[in-house]
Amino acid sequence: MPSVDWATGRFHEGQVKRTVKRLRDLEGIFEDTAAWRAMDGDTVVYSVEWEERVQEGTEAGLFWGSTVVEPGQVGEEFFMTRGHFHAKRNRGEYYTTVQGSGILLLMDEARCSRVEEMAPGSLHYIPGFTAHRAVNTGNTPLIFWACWPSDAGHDYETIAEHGFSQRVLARNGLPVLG
Ligand code: S6P
Ligand code: ZN
Repeated sequence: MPSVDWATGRFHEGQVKRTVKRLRDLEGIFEDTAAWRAMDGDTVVYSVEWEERVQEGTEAGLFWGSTVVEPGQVGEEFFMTRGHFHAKRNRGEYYTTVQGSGILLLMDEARCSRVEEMAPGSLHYIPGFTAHRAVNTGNTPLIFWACWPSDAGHDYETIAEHGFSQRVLARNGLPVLG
C-alpha cells in the first residue's frame, strides 16, 4: 500500500510525481524584480509531490499531494506558490496544514481577495472559481496536504498576466497585506 509521512508531507511509495520550483522558475511572480534578479536562481522556493491514481483529466477522480514552501523572502515579499485558478473553474479543493505558518490567499474572478491563516491543523476549503496561493510567513517550511479533482487542471496564465489583487509583505518581520 502506498503511504505518506504525515509530518514531512512526503510520500514513502506509490506512483508519485514531483516538481521543484526554484527562484529562476518564478520570473514575474514577485513584485521586487531587482531583488529577485540579485538572488541565487538555484534557491528552492517550493516543491510539490502528488499521486495520480487516474489519468489527469479524468472526470470524478481525485488527486492527493503535498506542498513544502521554504521560508524566505524576495525583497519584502515572502516565498509563496505561483498560485492558480483551476482550468475547470468550478472545481474546488481542500488544503490542510501540517507544519509552519502561512497565509492562504484566495481571489475570485472579480479579483476580490480574502485570506485564511495557515497553521498546524488548519483546514481550508477552496471553492470553485477561486484562485489560490500559499505564502510562507514563518521561518520554518510551510507544509500542507491538498486534495483536488483529477479534471480540475491548472490555469497559471491568468495569474502570470494579472497577478493577485493583494500581496503578503514582511514589515518588521510581520506579514501585512499590500
Ligand atoms: C493543486 C494544488 C497544489 C498546488 C501546489 C503548488 O491544484 O493547488 O498542489 O499545485 O501547492 O502551487 P502552484 O500554484 O504552483 O500549482
Ligand atoms: Zn489548486
